[in-house]
Formats: sequence, C-alpha cells, structure tokens
Amino acid sequence: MLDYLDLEADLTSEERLIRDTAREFVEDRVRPDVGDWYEAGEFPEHLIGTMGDLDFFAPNLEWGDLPGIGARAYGLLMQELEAGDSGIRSMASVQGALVMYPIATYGSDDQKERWLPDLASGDAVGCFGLTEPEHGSNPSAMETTAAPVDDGEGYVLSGTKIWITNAPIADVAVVWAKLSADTEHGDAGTVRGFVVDTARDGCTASEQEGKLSMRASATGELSLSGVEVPADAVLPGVSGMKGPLSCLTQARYGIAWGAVGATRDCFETAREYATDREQFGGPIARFQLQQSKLAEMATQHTTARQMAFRLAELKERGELRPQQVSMAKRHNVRVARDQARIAREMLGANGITTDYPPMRHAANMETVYTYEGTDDIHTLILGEDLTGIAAFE
Ligand code: TGC
Ligand code: FAD
Repeated sequence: MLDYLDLEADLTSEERLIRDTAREFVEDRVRPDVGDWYEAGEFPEHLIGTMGDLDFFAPNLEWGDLPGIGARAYGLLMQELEAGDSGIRSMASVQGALVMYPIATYGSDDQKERWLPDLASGDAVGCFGLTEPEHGSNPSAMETTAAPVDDGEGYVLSGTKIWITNAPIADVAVVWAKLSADTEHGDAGTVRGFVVDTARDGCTASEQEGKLSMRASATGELSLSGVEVPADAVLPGVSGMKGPLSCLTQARYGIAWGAVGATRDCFETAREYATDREQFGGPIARFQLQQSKLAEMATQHTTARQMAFRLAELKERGELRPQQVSMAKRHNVRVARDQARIAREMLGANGITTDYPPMRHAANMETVYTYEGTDDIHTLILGEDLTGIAAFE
C-alpha cells in the first residue's frame, strides 16, 4: 500500500494491529459486496455487530471498557474504513464521534451507562440531528424547539432534522434544540442537546430517497412531533452551539483521515489497472501521460496524509485547534474528490462501473465535500482564523 514517505515506519505495534484489523475487515467483509450495496442503495446492517466486536465504535474514548486508543490509531481506523467506502466510515464516525462522544463528554452517568455499552457493541445504533430543512450551514438558526412541561419535569421536542446519517436504523438520537422558555437548563433560545430514544411517541424516521452519492449509507429525515422526554434527557455538561460544534470537530478529524484512505484506494486501483491494461502493444502504465497522473495522485495522497499524521500529533498533545481540523478536512477531501476522478478516467469505460471503486469514491466525495461543513464553510472558518474577520454573513 502506498506509504511514500514511510510514515507507517513509526507506528506502534498497537497502531499496526488496529490498521491491519480494519484493513482485513474491509478486504474480507466490505470489498467483495460493496458495489452491490451501492447499486441497491443499502447500508450493510449485518456488519454492525462485527464492527462493534472489532472495537470500531469510539475506541478512542476513555470510559468503561472502551479501549481509549490514541488519536493516530483512531485516524488509521478511519483511513482503512473509508478505503472500503465512505458509507462504512460514516456509520462508524457518526456512532463514535457524534453520538458516543457527546454522551461520554457531556452526558450524565445514567446516560453513559444506558447507552455507551450498547453503542460500543453495536447492539444500538445512534444518529446526530443538527441539520434542518432551512438551516444547513448555519445550524445556530435552528427551529427545533424544546418546550418545558410539568414545571421542568420534562420537555416536548418539536421540529425536523434532515439528511441524518443512520436515522433510519437508529435506536437513539442526539438531537439539538432551542429551549422555548427560560428553564433550569438555560434561557429561552439556548441550544441544548437531548438524548432521545427513537422509540418514543412522535419520533419517526424516513429514508432519504434519490441519493446519487453515499448510497451504501442509511440517510434519513428525523421528525419530532411533540416528542415528550424527561428532563434527564438533556445532556447536562454543555450548553449553546459549542455542544454540537465540538462534536463536529471530532467527526471532521476522522474525515480528514478517511479521505486519505479513499485517495489511496483510488491510487492503488489505478496503478494496478495501468500496469495490467494493454493498449497499443503494451501496458498503458508505460505512457508518460499515465505516469504523470499516478505521480500526481501519489504526491497528493502523501501531502494529505502528512497533514493527517500531524493532526494526530497535535490531538494527542491536546493542542489541536478546530481551525486546523477545518484545514485538513477541506484539503484532504479536495484531494480525494479530485484524485478519484483522475483514477476513474485512467480506468476508461471500466471506470464508470461498480466493479471498480473510483467512481463510487468520486460520487461519495460529493457528500463528504458537503457534510460536516461544506468546503465553502471551511474556507470561511480559515478566512476568519487568518484575518480575524468573519465573513459568514
Ligand atoms: P460560533 O459563534 O463561531 O461558536 C459558538 C461556540 O462554539 C465554539 N466553536 C467550536 N467548538 C469546537 N469545535 C468547533 N469546530 C467550534 N466552532 C465553534 C466557539 O468557540 C463558541 O464557543 P463559546 O464557548 O464562545 O460559546 O458558532 P456559529 O454558530 O457562528 O457557527 C459558525 C459556523 C458556520 C462555523 C458553524 O455553524 C459551522 O461549522 N457550520 C457548518 C455546519 C455543519 O458542519 N454541519 C454538520 C452537520 S452534522 C453532519 O454533517 C454529519 S455527517 C457525518 C457523517 O455521516 O460522517
Ligand atoms: P446550504 O447550507 O444550503 O448550502 C448550499 C450552498 O451554499 C453550499 O455550496 C454552501 O457551501 C453555500 N453556502 C452556505 N453558506 C455560505 C456562506 N456563508 N458563504 C458562502 N457560501 C455559503 N447533518 C446532520 O446534522 N447529521 C448527519 O448525520 C448528516 N449526515 C449527512 C449525510 C449526507 C449523505 C449528507 C449529504 C448530508 C448530511 N448532513 C447531516 C447534512 C450536512 O451537514 C449539510 O448538508 C451541510 O451542512 C450543508 O447544509 P445544506 O445542505 O443545507 O447546504
């Protein structure tokens, strides 16, 4: 596998084990069938238990029996899963970074004990509801409300969350909503997180139809029609937009690594194809035009990967800033998006089929470029960081 600057030479034995376990899972359990799942528009739910058994869900968190692996090992896991398909990485990163992370970081002991073991094992699936029909890039304008009832005994949640990964298969949702009146949890208008059992009356999910990207992933709308939850459904440890945005930083970190895996898979596929495929009396890899594409792909992969490795160092030291994660998410997804198209082109007609991964990765990257903050939003986050002037409005 491409590792042009020998970055993996420094991996610990634990990191190698995690990388190899995930790589083997992808080779044995994902790669043979992912084209069919993609065509059918299905997420392979039968893999969730195995993914839990292999500690793919939030192994970086420190709680109970969770392994508490380092940031680099976690990044390598995301890299390998996305080399298989973005939908597989997405399921794991939503479960880990967007559901288990807020419960572990901001949740009560009861919330942790109720949900973390089941989410870790894959016995339960979680989703994260932030985006709404009228509020995507600007979630702080969300309209979903949490209205207090019975003198603060509980809340009624009302609103619609859309484009929610895992929603159609979720047992629990971390839902972000604005308090509609002053309560012990904050003044009216304050954003709070709620841990919602999706079996509650009024909570329904429907599948998003017509996706031409991220097809091997369950995406849906989460409708909250007067869902009554007890007061202890509130995540006690965080208030305001910092809650959801801090979760996004965790997931964006995983995406920065995952995109490197997709790029590598495109490179390896193109290299193998170019050395096998013969035209004009020999392998197409002997043409300078094809070598130029491979050289560029390998270089782009290497620069993106270096950025991911550096993020891991900073994260392990506790020095990583969200803006640095934005830079890596933006850059590494751009690389994957561009290079997947080049790989597809190198495979000629075969490149447009599900028999080979590049077109699937290219299509997936349209989602990855858009979710967790669009490329434009990360550009503006960097712009603000570099100039001190916010240009969102
Ligand atoms: P702003 O006023 O800038 O900040 C509010 C508070 O939050 C803090 N903060 C962050 N903390 C951690 N990580 C970050 N990335 C943070 N960004 C901001 C900030 O310090 C402040 O804290 P405090 O203590 O002062 O209150 O927030 P804003 O509301 O103006 O937001 C600005 C903006 C546009 C950057 C933000 O809204 C944004 O990132 N928008 C993009 C929306 C987005 O990414 N949505 C993703 C939805 S989830 C998803 O796509 C899942 S797909 C997953 C999958 O399938 O893999
Ligand atoms: P909009 O915000 O309407 O943006 C439209 C265009 O305008 C974009 O090009 C954008 O970059 C641009 N734009 C917006 N604001 C500005 C600005 N200030 N300056 C310049 N340009 C701007 N959300 C969740 O909450 N949970 C999930 O699990 C989840 N999973 C997803 C899975 C999939 C498959 C997809 C496609 C999306 C998912 N999302 C999820 C939603 C995702 O986070 C949003 O789609 C994303 O934040 C963008 O919001 P939007 O689609 O409403 O686009």
